[in-house]
Amino acid sequence: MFGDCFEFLYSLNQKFMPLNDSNKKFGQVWSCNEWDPLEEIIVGTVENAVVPVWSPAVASTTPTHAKWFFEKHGGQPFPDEMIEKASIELNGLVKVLEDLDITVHRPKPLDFNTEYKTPWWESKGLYSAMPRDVLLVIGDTIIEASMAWRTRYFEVFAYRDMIEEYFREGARWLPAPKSTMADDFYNPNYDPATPEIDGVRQFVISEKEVSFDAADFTRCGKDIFVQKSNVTNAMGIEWVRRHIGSEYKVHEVEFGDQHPMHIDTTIVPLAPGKLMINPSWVERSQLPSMFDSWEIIEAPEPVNPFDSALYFSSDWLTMNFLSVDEKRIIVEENEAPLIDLLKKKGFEPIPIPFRNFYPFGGSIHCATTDVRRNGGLESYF
Ligand code: ABU
Repeated sequence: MFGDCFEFLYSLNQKFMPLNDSNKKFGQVWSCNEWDPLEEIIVGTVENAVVPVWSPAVASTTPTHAKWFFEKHGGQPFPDEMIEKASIELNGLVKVLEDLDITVHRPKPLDFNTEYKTPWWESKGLYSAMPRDVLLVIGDTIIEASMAWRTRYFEVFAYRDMIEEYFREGARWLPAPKSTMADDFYNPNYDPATPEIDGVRQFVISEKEVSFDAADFTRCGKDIFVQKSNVTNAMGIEWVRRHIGSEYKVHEVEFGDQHPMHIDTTIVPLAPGKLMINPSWVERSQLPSMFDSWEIIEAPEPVNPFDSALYFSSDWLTMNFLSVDEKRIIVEENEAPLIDLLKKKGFEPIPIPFRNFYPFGGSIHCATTDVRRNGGLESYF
C-alpha cells in the first residue's frame, strides 16, 4: 500500500518534472561566494544511482555502522524506494527554487550500472546526485574536479551537455587532470581507526597525483577556503590555486574532523562577516585570524534522522543548507534547532523536506551547484 502510493506520487513527479528540460536557457556563469542573490543553479538527480562496493576509499569516510549497507547492496542500484523518496524531495527543491524565479538545470544521469574499465582497474559508477562535489564555480569559471573515487571517474559526463552550453554562453571551462586512481594512488597503510599519527592527519589518498573534490572548497569572494581530506590532497589544492588567477587567495584550513571529505558541514559562510561553524570539529582558535572580525555562529546539534540512515556522511548534514541570498536559506525542515537559531540571528529559513536524500551522502548544499549569483568579486576581510 505504502509502496503503491509512492509509486503513484513518483510517476506524477516524473511526468510533470522532466529532467534535462532543453527549453531552459543557460545563462552566464558567475558566482563568487555562498550568499549573493541566486539566479541559476544545477540540482542533482538520484536516477540510476548505484551503491559503491566497499573499498578503502569508501571506508575512509563512511561511518562504520553503515558497512552492512555496502555489503548488502554494493555494486547494485540503490533500492527503488530510496530513489523514489529522494527524487520526490529533489523535485520539491526544484519547485521551491523555481517559485523564487531561479533557473534550475538537472544533469543527464549516466547508466551508472555499466561496468567500465581503465588500464588499471574496473568499476561501476555512482550517481549524479551531488553536483557540488564535481563542479567548482569560481567567478566565470567552471572547474571540473579531478575526484578520488573510482566510482566517480566519469561522473562529470552527466554534466557535460550543460557545461558545453555554459561554455557557449562565455564561461571559462577548466577540467582538472584526472589521477589514474591506480592502486598506488591510495595510501596502503591508511587505517580509518588511526586517522592521526603523531599529530599528523592521515588520508587514504596519497600525494602522487592531483586530486580534489569541489566540495572541499568554500568561497568568500577573493578568499577561498579549502581543506585537505580523503579526496583532496595538497597537489589538488595547488593545482586550483595556480589556475584560478592572481586575484584569488586560496587558504588551506585544518579542523578536527578525523575523517574529512567535503568542507560544507564544517564551516559555512552565511553572509559578509558571518560564518557558521561545526562546534564538534572547529575550535575558534583554528580559524584563520582573518575571521577575527566576523561573527562566528556555532551550529546546533543535528536532529537525528527519524527514518533515514546516514550511509555516506556524518550527522552534520544539518549545516549543509543553501543560501538564496544574504537572508534566505533553504534548510531541511526537521532541523528545528537550526531553524530557530537562524531566525534568532535575523535569517529567513525556508524549510523543505529533504531527509530522504540524506542516505545518499548529503543535503541541500551537496545536491546543488550555484552557477550564477548576482554580485561582484569582492574582498570581505
Ligand atoms: N558530502 C558532505 C558530507 C560531509 C560529512 O560527512 O559531514
